[in-house]
Amino acid sequence: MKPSSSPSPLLLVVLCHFLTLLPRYSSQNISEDDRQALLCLKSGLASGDDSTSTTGALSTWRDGGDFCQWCGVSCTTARRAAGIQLASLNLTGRILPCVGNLTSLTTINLAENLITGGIPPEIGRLTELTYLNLSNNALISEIPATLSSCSRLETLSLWRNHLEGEIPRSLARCSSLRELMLSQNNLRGRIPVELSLLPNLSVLYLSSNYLSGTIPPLLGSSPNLTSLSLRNNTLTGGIPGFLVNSSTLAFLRLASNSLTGELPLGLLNSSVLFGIDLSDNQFYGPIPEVSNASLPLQYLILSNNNLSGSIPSSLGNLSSLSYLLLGMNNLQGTIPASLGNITGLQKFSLTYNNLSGTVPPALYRVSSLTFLGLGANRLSGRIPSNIGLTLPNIQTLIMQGNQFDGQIPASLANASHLQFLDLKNNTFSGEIPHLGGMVKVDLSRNNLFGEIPNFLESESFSSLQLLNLSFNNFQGPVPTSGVFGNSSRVFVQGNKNLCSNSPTLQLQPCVASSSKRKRILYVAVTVLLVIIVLALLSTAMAIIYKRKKATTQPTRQSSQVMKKFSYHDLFKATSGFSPSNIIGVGRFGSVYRGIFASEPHIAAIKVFKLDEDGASKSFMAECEALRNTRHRNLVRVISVCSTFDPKGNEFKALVLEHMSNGNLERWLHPEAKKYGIEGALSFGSKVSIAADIAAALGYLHNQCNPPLVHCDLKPSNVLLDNDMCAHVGDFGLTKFLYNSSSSTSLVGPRGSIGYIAPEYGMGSKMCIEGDIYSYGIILLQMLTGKNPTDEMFTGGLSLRRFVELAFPDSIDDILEPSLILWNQREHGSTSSDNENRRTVGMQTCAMQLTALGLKCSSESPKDRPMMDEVYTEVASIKEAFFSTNK
Ligand SMILES: *[C@@H]1O[C@H](CO)[C@@H](O)[C@H](O)[C@H]1NC(C)=O
Ligand SMILES: *[C@@H]1O[C@H](CO)[C@@H](O)[C@H](O)[C@H]1NC(C)=O
Ligand SMILES: *[C@@H]1O[C@H](CO)[C@@H](O)[C@H](O)[C@H]1NC(C)=O
Ligand SMILES: *[C@@H]1O[C@H](CO)[C@@H](O)[C@H](O)[C@H]1NC(C)=O
Ligand SMILES: *[C@@H]1O[C@H](CO)[C@@H](O)[C@H](O)[C@H]1NC(C)=O
Ligand SMILES: *[C@@H]1O[C@H](CO)[C@@H](O)[C@H](O)[C@H]1NC(C)=O
Ligand SMILES: *[C@@H]1O[C@H](CO)[C@@H](O)[C@H](O)[C@H]1NC(C)=O
Ligand SMILES: *[C@@H]1O[C@H](CO)[C@@H](O)[C@H](O)[C@H]1NC(C)=O
Ligand SMILES: CC(=O)N[C@H]1CO[C@H](CO)[C@@H](O)[C@@H]1O
Repeated sequence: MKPSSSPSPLLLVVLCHFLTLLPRYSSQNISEDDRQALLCLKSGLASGDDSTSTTGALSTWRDGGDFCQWCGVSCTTARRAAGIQLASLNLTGRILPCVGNLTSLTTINLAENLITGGIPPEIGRLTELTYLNLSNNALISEIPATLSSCSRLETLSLWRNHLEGEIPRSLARCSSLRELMLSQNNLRGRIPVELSLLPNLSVLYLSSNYLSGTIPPLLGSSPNLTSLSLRNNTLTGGIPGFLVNSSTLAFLRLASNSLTGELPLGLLNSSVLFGIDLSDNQFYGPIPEVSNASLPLQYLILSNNNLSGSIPSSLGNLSSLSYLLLGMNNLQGTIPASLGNITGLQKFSLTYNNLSGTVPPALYRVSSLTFLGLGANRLSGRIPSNIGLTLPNIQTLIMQGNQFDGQIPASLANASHLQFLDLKNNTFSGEIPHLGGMVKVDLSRNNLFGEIPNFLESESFSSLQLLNLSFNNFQGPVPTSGVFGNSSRVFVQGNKNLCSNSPTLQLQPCVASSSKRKRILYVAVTVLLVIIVLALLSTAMAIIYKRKKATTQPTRQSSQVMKKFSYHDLFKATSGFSPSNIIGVGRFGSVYRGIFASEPHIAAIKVFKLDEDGASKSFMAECEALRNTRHRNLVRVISVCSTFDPKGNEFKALVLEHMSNGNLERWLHPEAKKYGIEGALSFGSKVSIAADIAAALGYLHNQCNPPLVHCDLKPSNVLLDNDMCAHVGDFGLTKFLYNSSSSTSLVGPRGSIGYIAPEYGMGSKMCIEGDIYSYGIILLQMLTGKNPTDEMFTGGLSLRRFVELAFPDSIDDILEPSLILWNQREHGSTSSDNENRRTVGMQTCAMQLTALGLKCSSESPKDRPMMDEVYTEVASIKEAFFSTNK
């Protein structure tokens, strides 16, 4: 058959009819509807003003163009809108009913915006919808019952809005629901019993609403329920058996309701429960026994109920526990020792119960503990003296309101994470031990005595929010600086022998230092001194005795083990601070040589010029640094002396290990050459000194917690002992880096000219890179014999630049000439072969050290190596040098 040139009339009619029908059903025109609906949706979400950033997110949503390319819109292959992803865009406005026209939508995520208004009932037209996330908005209105038409809905998250009314029963018809999250709304009424019928329900969060009535008996019967949270509602009744028997439930949170009854027997024996929180309810009766070992339970929180009886020893079988919180109940009896078997326990609280007896020692060995709350019971006994070492991670220690006695262990100084210490209302005696940077310290209502220690004034206590020392037997003046400057954070009343001139502290006034009263003061101070000397003598003896007993126990340099010196001792040792005994003068004080009749026989005594601005701070910084450090290449502090001189002036001094070879500066100074060749350092000594300094800095930067920055590293602060071993000293500008990654704010002086890192000049903050820079400069100085402050280094030329220009080709021209000469003398030249080998070895080492010095003193802090790398390198250079120069 030939095709006709004109179509038959019938065909035309059919075709035309078809064509008029076609546009309505073609994807193109349905898509056009989607475009219009999307634009409509935008008009609701856009807050009106198109220039605001809120509409910026929807700026691609414009008339014309392909809406499948619009930001946040995804399409089906038929070019229908399938997904809207507009979470966290600060969208305002409301969701308009036109959303119901986007009938191909499967996912909507508008979470974390500022959307107000209601959820339009038209949303029920979206029968393809599987995911609806409107959480974290400001939606009001009820949850539309029409959602029940969304039979494919798997996730419905509406938490944190202002939704009102009841949970629609019809939601039970969304039979595919897996996650239903309606927490943090204003929902009222009962939990619909129908929700128990959702077969695939896995997560049900209804917490923080005003839901009332009982927990529906079948809730938990879904074979897939893993997580249930109903906390913070007003639910009553008991725990339905279904929940306890669930073979899938991992998290059960029913806290903060009015639930009651005894705890179901099987509750703690579930082989799938991972976390149970039933706190803040009215459960009563005993804590159920645990029959099985190796259960997965990690969180057991039963605090604030009316549970009674004793703590079952079988709880020790819950070996996976990290949190065991049983506070605020009526538990009696003793603390079972078996709890010490829970080796991963982090938070453990028994506060506000009726427990008695002593704390089992095993509990103090659970080294993972960060929180230990034993307060408000009837417990007695002593805190083990090594608590700071056995609980190294402890952050909060609450033991108030018991009958604990003995001393507050000095080892708490080692608990570097400790921030909250509450020992009030016990019978602790003795003095306050050194503590690290704390947030709250309450030692009130004990029998503590002695003066209020100065370390509490130091900068590391500036974050202290509460220091309560009231109702003890403390004596002497209340310090005035640091946290004591803020009377709202310090409580000292009820200490008969404390004095203060601050009217807010309500204590007897301290004797004023006005000229009229100076004489009285003099007498008082003398009497006080006699008392102190006597007290010191006896404590010194006690300490010596203790030391002998406990030499194997590692301790930090705390005042507990320090020898104590009075003003008079130091006065005598320095022949009345005679200038002839001065061995060094610094910005904040002078260093004297002191001769003592007994140990240490000879010491360096650093006396602070307290009238100098910053001297007091520097003393504190130094005490704080020395207290927290111990390393063979740091100058050792023998004692700290903080008292008054006979004129009533404050007197602060440090008694330090004496270094017979003085400071490195003296050895590097150009004048050193005047002492003759013997006066200069051998290359070997220089390599050793470089390694010693690197070891000290590596320790401060990487092994101290928090890390320390020396901030004033220079040759005059490097001291040499009898064996020419170097010790870094002078911590007067030291800073603790509480945030180890970055830096502390910078107050006061920044170090010394020539050795300060260039970035400090530009207002940069103190950081460990600054010390590394100073170290680099010292290396270059040792190698070249040139002082960085030498006159020749003016204009653009610095010591570093000078070395850099010569490195590596003309390095010989700049190295200290005496190096080689001295080296030959030192070892005596026997065969020229040997000598060559040595010289070559030395040159290689010198070359490597120069390269390292340059790297450490790089202009940009981020180009400098870290101190532990530096130490590794110097140590290997040293080893190589000494193995070829035996
Ligand atoms: C179908 O869509 C096209 C293109 O957008 C439009 O020109 C046409 O008028 C639409 N037809 C109907 C019946 O809406
Ligand atoms: C939302 O607003 C906050 C506060 O104004 C702003 O910090 C944030 O960058 C905004 N987010 C977006 C995606 O615009
Ligand atoms: C939904 O689309 C229809 C046409 O398909 C239109 O009449 C109606 O106005 C739209 N609804 C909304 C709320 O935009
Ligand atoms: C809802 O969306 C927010 C933002 O994208 C997301 O963080 C959250 O996990 C989502 N909730 C669910 C249940 O998927
Ligand atoms: C429950 O989930 C299973 C597995 O994904 C699925 O096959 C089943 O259809 C779901 N049940 C309902 C009622 O949606
Ligand atoms: C408990 O729920 C109420 C009501 O939603 C809320 O205001 C409150 O902040 C919630 N409390 C806690 C501790 O979550
Ligand atoms: C647990 O503690 C108890 C009592 O301290 C002890 O007898 C037992 O051996 C410990 N170890 C285990 C694994 O239960
Ligand atoms: C001290 O502790 C006891 C025992 O826990 C308690 O009864 C008493 O009220 C507490 N006193 C103060 C002042 O806190
Ligand atoms: C979504 C899901 O995992 N559903 C499961 C719920 O439990 C039943 C019975 O155990 C399973 O068949 C489903 O697959």
